[in-house]
Amino acid sequence: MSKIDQFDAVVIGAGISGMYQLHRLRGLGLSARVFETGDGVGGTWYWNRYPGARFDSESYSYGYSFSKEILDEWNWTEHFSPQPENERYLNFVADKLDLKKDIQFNSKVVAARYLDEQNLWEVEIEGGQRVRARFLITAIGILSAHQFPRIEGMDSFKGQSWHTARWPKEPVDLRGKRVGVIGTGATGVQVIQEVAKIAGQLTVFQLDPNWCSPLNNSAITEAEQTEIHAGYPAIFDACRKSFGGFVHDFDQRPFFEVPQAEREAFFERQYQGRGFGIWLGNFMDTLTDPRANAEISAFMAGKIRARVKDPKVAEMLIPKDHGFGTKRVPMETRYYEVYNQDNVTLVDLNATPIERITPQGIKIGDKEHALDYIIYATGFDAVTGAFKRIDIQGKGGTKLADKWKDGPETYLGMQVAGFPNLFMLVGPHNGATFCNIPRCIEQNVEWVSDCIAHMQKQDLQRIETTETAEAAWTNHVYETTQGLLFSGVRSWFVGSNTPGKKATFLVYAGGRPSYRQNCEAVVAKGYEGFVTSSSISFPESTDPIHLYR
Ligand code: NA7
Repeated sequence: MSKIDQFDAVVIGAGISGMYQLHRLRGLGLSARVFETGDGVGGTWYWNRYPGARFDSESYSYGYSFSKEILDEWNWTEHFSPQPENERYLNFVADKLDLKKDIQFNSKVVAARYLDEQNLWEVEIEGGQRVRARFLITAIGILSAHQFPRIEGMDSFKGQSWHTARWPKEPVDLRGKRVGVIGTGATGVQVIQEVAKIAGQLTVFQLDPNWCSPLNNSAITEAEQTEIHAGYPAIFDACRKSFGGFVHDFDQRPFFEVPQAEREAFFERQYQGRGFGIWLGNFMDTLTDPRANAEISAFMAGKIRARVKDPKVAEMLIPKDHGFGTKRVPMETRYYEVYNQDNVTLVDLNATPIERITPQGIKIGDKEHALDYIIYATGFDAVTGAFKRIDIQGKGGTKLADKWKDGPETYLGMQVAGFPNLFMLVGPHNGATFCNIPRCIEQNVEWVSDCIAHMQKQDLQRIETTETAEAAWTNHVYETTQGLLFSGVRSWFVGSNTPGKKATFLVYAGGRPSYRQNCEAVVAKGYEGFVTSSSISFPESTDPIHLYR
């Protein structure tokens, strides 16, 4: 007879969303268990510990906003905080809220099956452990399923190699070594500019370049610290109202009604300013009007040409396949200057692709680049990838992976028809997918928690969205992409960075305020688009119930 623990809720993932969800479930008096693959909290900030990893959001706009105590007690040291500090922060929060006692670490969820008759989810952990819960809440992130390229000979390499999302905890000494980095997305850029400082020889293997923009980071002074603490309500209010949940928001002035000299001066100010200002604080038209986009792209190309000494290398670093801002803009600190260093070489894989990885390094055409280390900064099977890696089965054994084979279908990016009592935090087509993520995570968690509280109050045991509501939401998501230049560009936003994945829009491009209003309207109309039922008994105890069979 095997014992199966039962909880009111099981949460998958102990990152920013899973941690806050656990806290809120406890607040409702519910029993909950979080399962986490890693041996610590932090999610993205636990796994991505590669050199140079840091926020691209202003630190003070990124932390949790729900607790004044947490805000008061934590001081960020830099405007864009580095990974070790971010991981420390999330541990500080976990300890402060005493979360770890309900988190089972080193526990990878491999399957979750809805049991129709019992109205319970049975969750299976790698190794065979099983638990059951009334509610299953996924908090698995949109960029957590890391992916390696498919290159012949990868296993034959005699040096060491890692994906950036699985960087070892033990220190790695790259000083004086021959290092190769594959990939020049937001991650590659962070790692390249850091490794270039210490490597003997750094070779960057680039497919398509990205438009990178200065982060303009600095330490937070004492005076700024005081200002930040006093300004938290205003900071979070600005994030609440802005399109992407950032302190930056689009300039709605019609681009061509602003004189060109004024536009140029505006670009220059944004380029010298902090963070995503040049992208998400720019004229909205730069992301919708090809002529406006061409102008900002030309401005950015000029910056690259001015910063990179060798004109041939500069041209290799200027994107030709997409305009500025139509893919995620990597934030940089002296990234372009790296290519002026004698110890750095840029290899254009579009000109000559990698032939194979050899025991000694990377072979391209006639040349073998000898390497001690290979760093794969090759990205993620974004948004739906982490779902695919769990065998999730809803009513009648329907597999989520099958249902989503042509692209995700969800309601509000939070529920799926045929999968009762399953809530997705930051699911596909959820407003949190294109957002300063903790800002939208808090909204997601609070919405789900309020929904469960509503069910408790009404003595409801099951909630499930309808196919009609799901189809309408999916349609709405696609409508929000109309006229946006990035809908036609190859990137993880549309899943086209993953071989074999059907290209469909994975994120919600309607903006944070619109997403929140949609969620609020659903509640105001009595959870419109959901069907609830009270026919199945709810666990009475708030303590875990042990079922035997
Ligand atoms: P990205 O943005 O998906 O970047 C991955 C990079 O890896 C990108 O430059 C790719 O080139 C490159 N890549 C992928 N496959 C290959 C192969 N086979 N050969 C060579 N190069 C390859 O991932 P990141 O981790 O940088 O960033 C993901 C998000 O994390 C980011 O948007 C932030 O929100 C945080 P390509 O673009 O396909 O030409």
